[in-house]
Amino acid sequence: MRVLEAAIFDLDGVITDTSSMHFKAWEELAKEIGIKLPKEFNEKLKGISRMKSLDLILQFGKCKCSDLEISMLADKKNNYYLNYVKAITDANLLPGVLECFNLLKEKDIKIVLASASSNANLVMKLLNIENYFDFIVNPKEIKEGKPDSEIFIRAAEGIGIKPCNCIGIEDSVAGIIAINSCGMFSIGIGKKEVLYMANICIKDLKEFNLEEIQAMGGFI
Ligand code: B16
Ligand code: MG
Repeated sequence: MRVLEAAIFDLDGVITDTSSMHFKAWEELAKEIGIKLPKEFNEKLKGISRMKSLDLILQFGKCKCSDLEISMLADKKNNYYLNYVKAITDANLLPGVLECFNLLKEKDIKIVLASASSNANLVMKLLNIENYFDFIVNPKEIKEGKPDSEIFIRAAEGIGIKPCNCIGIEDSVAGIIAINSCGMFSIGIGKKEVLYMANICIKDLKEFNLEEIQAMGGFI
């Protein structure tokens, strides 16, 4: 028997479109070191930690860097990213986010954040949505990034609810794999062709349908 008790949200690409800001920052950095990133590369970076993303970009550009250079490049990317982020307001919330949060509150379903981003708290503050959250996972405490399910397991632990009684909402392939592998019901935000592993795929949270999710997930 499964009871829907909590919804675990990713941030970038689900609540707000910071994924395009991350990519613009990576593109800028990559250009400086002579790497041209194809647009499709963004899909590989979604949900992936800063250092892992940089590693993928350097591999793609066949660039060899020292540890010091790697750490400087990562800092530089973060500064470019923060420059985009500072302009965020609640107008940057993706469609349907507040309606979805209000519905969950009304149904007494807990709301948790499972973002890999160390800038998540700042973004949440700028979006003015921190008060909706019952628990926010600290990404610094997570050893294995998505697609490992550690961050989602930690999210469920943080509110004392079993993963099978949670739904996870993600825009990245890595995130959907992480949700599925800990037994949560997965909701993909984006294209079905990309997020085909998700239990349900929707365009944005405007299409979030609690009855449909409960029926498909076998929640009572
Ligand atoms: P930062 P999410 C992830 O956030 C992003 O999707 C990913 O592109 C980024 O590299 C990662 O956070 C780390 O972010 O550099 O700000 O620490 O999708 O898990 O909310
Ligand atoms: Mg994301």
